[in-house]
Amino acid sequence: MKHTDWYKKAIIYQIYPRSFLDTNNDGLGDIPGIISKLDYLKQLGVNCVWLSPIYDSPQEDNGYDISNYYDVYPPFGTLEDMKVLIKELHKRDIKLIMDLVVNHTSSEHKWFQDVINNKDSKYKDYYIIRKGKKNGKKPPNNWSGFFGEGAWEKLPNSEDDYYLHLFAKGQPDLNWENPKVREEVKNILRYWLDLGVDGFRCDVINLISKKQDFKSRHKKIALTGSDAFIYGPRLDEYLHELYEDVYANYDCMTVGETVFTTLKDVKRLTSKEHKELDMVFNFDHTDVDDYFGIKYIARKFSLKRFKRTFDYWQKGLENDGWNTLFIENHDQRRSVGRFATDENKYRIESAKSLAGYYFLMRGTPFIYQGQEIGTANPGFKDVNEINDVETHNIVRLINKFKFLSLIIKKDRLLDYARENARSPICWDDSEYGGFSSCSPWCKLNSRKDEINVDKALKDKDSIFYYYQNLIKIRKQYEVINNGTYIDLLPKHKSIAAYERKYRNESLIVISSFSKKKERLKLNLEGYNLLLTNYKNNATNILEPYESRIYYKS
Ligand code: ISL
Ligand code: CA
Repeated sequence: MKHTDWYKKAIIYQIYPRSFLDTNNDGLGDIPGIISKLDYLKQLGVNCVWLSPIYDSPQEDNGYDISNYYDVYPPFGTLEDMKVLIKELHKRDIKLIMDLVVNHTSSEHKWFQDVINNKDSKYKDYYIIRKGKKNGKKPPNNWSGFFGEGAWEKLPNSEDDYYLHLFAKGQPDLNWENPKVREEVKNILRYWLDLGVDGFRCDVINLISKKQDFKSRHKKIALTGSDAFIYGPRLDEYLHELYEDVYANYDCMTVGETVFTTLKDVKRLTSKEHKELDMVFNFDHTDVDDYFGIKYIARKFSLKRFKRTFDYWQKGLENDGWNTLFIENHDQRRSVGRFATDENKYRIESAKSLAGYYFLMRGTPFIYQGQEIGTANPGFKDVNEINDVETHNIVRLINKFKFLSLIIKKDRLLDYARENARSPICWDDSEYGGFSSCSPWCKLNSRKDEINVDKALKDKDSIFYYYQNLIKIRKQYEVINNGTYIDLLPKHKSIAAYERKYRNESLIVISSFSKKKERLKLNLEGYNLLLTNYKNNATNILEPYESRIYYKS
């Protein structure tokens, strides 16, 4: 089968299974819950689902710690359920991409367990294990991981061995230098592709190759050692190998999650000659409100800077690349109340305005579950309400180094915790939001009566239908996939406007991010208004958070 470009026409909805819908009332979402809502996704208009990990896992990092790649975490369901899900999605012309987490496994994976329990384990070289310094009293080097702790942990049952874990302790990094590891990964890929899966979202894929000197690095505020493990020396080779040996034989797509990425890297990874990945996520725009890419260090949001990051990537990949378009995922706080939107009075208007803005750029758009109804953060008041391992590691770090509390404020910790994205979907306003008939694993949104799917579907002016219309527009006008991108108001502090141009077609997107009326100075002669969130006849005045999409051909 040929590997085609269908990803360019994909409109992708991300599902975080734990928090989508619980059908057996254990407080955890499950695969049957997803199956029961496929008509809802069809109604929205998406044509692809990205499923966060459903593999068997001890759930230290909610499934991003996999103990068996060939089976399903029992509380989520069974392999049979997965087969039904694939079949039911395909019946509706919706593709499925799975999360592929292969930078690390869970420490409960049988390979790692064998390393712990068997001195001569043949799996020792599956992981990155090095002798500690000072007879094992100190780790092999000073690298730090992503969750606010050192990247090495003493290997249980050993005298002086340490294993590398760039994430939680229960997530030992795999040793990609070992060809056997790469063969294992290929087998996992083939297994799911043969079951009918259409592709993968490749978790932290730019970390899989590490510089092999394992020397201490210059200390950094965040991520000491990152120059040795981000975009390591053999990354391109590994990705190309997966492409040649697996992806090339299937009509599948890959999207890489790449942390701390540059345009140059992305061009290389997604270039047609290199054959590594189809597209990648970059996080420049979600880092606009922080410093150094550390989301807990608050930086005042600037719409100008936000627009500049989009402009940079739109232009940067104009000729030989393809963007991913997203404003939320399971690691980000909700976009409502962020990026100059308003959580209260103008929640609906501003969610639509932001939607219009990011959705019609060049690239493949993603919608994270709940985003389509303008879900706000659930309203955490205390860190003890949060389960996420990342938050607890940060709290521990702050308790250890008190000065950090001056840099990382409590409000920020609560507002930017990943768990904000993981609060259960509210399907209606019943006691547990229609998510479950018992108390869910994670705090329910305190605004469930106001923000829920049932209400959104009953109101023809809801955010849901705005997304539905945006999707229709994307499918209908070629200029959106093929056109160039021109920022029309790069200097404006509270309005975003851009033009997409292709042959004789022109599409103009205008989004106000202002709580006041704003004067609009653009020539819109000859254009038809395709979509707006206001009934406003004064073309040159924008209402608060007004969104407009114009078209001319
Ligand atoms: O969310 C982050 C910080 O708050 C990011 O640094 C995040 O850890 C990074 O983008 C990697 O994320 C991915 O891999 C992690 C997993 O916990 C995340 O959920 C996943 O998206 C480890 O597998
Ligand atoms: Ca359940």
